[in-house]
Amino acid sequence: MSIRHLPVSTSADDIAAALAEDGAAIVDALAPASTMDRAAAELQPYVEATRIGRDDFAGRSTRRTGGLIARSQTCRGLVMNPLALATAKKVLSHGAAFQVHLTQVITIGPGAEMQPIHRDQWVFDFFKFPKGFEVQLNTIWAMTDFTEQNGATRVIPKSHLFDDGLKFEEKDTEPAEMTKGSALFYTGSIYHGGGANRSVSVRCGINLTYSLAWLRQEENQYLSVPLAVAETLPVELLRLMGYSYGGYALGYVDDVRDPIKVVKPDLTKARTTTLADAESRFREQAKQWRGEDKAP
Ligand SMILES: O=C(O)CCC(=O)C(=O)O
Ligand SMILES: [Fe+2]
Repeated sequence: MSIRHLPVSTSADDIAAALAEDGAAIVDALAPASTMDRAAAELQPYVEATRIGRDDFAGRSTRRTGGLIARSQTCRGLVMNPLALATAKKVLSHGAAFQVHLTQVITIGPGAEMQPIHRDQWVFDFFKFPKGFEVQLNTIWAMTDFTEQNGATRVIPKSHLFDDGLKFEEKDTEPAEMTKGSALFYTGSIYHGGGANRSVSVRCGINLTYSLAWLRQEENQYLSVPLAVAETLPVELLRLMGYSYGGYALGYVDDVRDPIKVVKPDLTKARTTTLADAESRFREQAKQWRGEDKAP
């Protein structure tokens, strides 16, 4: 079966329902192509300076460039995308909170082989989480078009309910083909991997993932984003990065202080923008983008 494509007007509840069924779905045109071009321009010097991967999993023709919250204003917006956050909230609703797990541009160069098919949640020391108990909601945003030829992410729809520890080949998978600005949403339990790049150009995706806040983050946000930068960031983003409790008393600072008050000592009361407010503002914006996209 092929991967479901959903329009940007889809509600977070419906995206979460598609993920519960298939483990993966593409939200088309989640951001305008121009936003992805802006992110690419901000990140270009860092991507160029990134070394290629050192093993088959990291990819010997693939660059992984992180620290995106520190390095790209545009990526801060993508991390906070209301539809992605509302979907993460729904998919991870059995936890007290969720957090940023990693931020990474994945640049797959021409000639790259397919990444071994895996579950992202294997990073947690291969712990066998119960079937249906999701610990991660992942997104990969197309910064270039994703095609079968250039290394679109390979996915096995519905494999989130398969047994653990299975091995797969390319023929068992489907390419997540999508246009620049679209995003593949997938759970930590879905079997997938970066595609082989049989084209002459690079395939770039921005991988932004979220996990239950009681798990260790894959990318260390406290060191990837210097404190001097963190101090300038909005409270909602800081909380997502882990400057918050991941459960009762989980993540406190010294004398049981809330980490957000350590980064923002002047903070008296956190601004309260509800997710629902943010999501409805996003929908208004998305309508405008679609109009703009049609303009000559
Ligand atoms: O680059 C991709 O399309 C997916 C990469 C991936 O699955 C990973 O690095 O865990
Ligand atoms: Fe992965």
